Amino acid sequence: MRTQVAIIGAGPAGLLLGQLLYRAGIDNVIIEQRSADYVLGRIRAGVLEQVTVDLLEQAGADARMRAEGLPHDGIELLFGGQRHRIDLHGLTGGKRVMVYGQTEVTRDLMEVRAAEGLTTVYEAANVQPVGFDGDSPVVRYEKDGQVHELQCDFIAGCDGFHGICRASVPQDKVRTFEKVYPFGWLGLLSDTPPVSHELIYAQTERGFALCSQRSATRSRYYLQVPLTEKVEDWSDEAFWNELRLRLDPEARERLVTGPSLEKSIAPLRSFVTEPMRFGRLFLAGDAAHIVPPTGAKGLNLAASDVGYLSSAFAQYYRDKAPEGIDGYSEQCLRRVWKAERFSWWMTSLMHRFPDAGGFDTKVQEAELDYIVNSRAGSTSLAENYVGLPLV
Ligand code: RFL
Ligand code: PHB
Repeated sequence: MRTQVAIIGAGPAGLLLGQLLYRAGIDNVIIEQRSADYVLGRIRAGVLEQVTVDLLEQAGADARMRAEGLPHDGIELLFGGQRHRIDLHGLTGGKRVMVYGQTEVTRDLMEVRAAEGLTTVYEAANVQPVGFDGDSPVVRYEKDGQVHELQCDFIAGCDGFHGICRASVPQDKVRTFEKVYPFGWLGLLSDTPPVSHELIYAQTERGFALCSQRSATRSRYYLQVPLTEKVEDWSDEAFWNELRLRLDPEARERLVTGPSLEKSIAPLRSFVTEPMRFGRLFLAGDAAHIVPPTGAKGLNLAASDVGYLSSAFAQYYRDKAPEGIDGYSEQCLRRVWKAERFSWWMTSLMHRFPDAGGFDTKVQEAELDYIVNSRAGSTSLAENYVGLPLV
């Protein structure tokens, strides 16, 4: 088999890239190690920046998001027992975010890909990117007990944090930067109405909590938990009881509980790989960088990476101009590091750190007080939360 761009990984990065390339007239094949149902079963992000919404439109995968997604004009910060609204819309000259689950984004992209008849190989084993330091890269994989080779011009490594692409690069050619946080997030999804019409980010003595949502009847909640916690040890009842303790009296009163549809623990990590290009291999999304979820940036960075990458390939094939692909890594990393900074800052601001002393706690309280009472402070949070413009 031969294609122009071989994409490894059918998460949001790989699927969106495939669709943007197709629309630019560039042939592509996706190789994914899991089944489509497995990919759709992962409950992850929920907040889309305008940049991501625009890319989904460009990909022709925005119809259901426009109909069912929830545009949000603000978020609430809860600390010291009181909620304070950050007016995202008013502080950013009219920008907002779209609450629409990653599962739905993935499903929409899979559907448009299938409707166009584009090839995705699911349940591929032993996937290997080879020869990307030369002119004829190949993706080798096994399917139904047979070895296959996909010849291509370029390989896009969209295979997430644990993928094979970053791991295949000679270790003396990469630099990595990492910060691991001493806690994780326990998430719960339920068919219950959200506690509030906007997201609530809560900083409390018992730790962080987040009240998010997927629709008017489906909620997503998170609790900061120590890394030693196991999801099996958290009954639904224990989750709801702990969440109640981290809410303000009005929210506690309004909280509707119910059986969980999904419950999982995710560790929090900041991670960046430099560069993001190695010869004819380009990393995008979680394959290249991870952010803690507090800033809602992971999925959005994956989208902006593939936005840049699809434009670079389009320029290469249309104008025979290599400037786009040559500048890809630097262009992405400028945006990535700003999102890393914001995600780290939001995480530091909102969580309880086990080693924090009295001084640290007082500074955290002062910073929250400053953010909500200073227009400059709120504006800085708001412009990062809605997403910085593409450069
Ligand atoms: P994905 O979604 O991980 O997709 C990568 C795909 O590659 C496949 N794959 C391979 N395929 C072939 N060969 C191999 N060797 C392969 N190895 C892996 C995988 O099966 C998968 O289908 O990466 P992508 O596309 O870059 O998308 C990134 C986003 O998924 C990610 O940034 C966000 O979901 C991060 N994230 C969150 N972001 C938010 O903004 N808000 C959140 O609440 C939020 N929660 C989360 C998260 C990430 C989590 N992870 C990574 C465990 C919660 C969790 C649990
Ligand atoms: C979610 O809805 O899953 C979500 C929303 C905002 C975040 C993180 C996760 O910051």
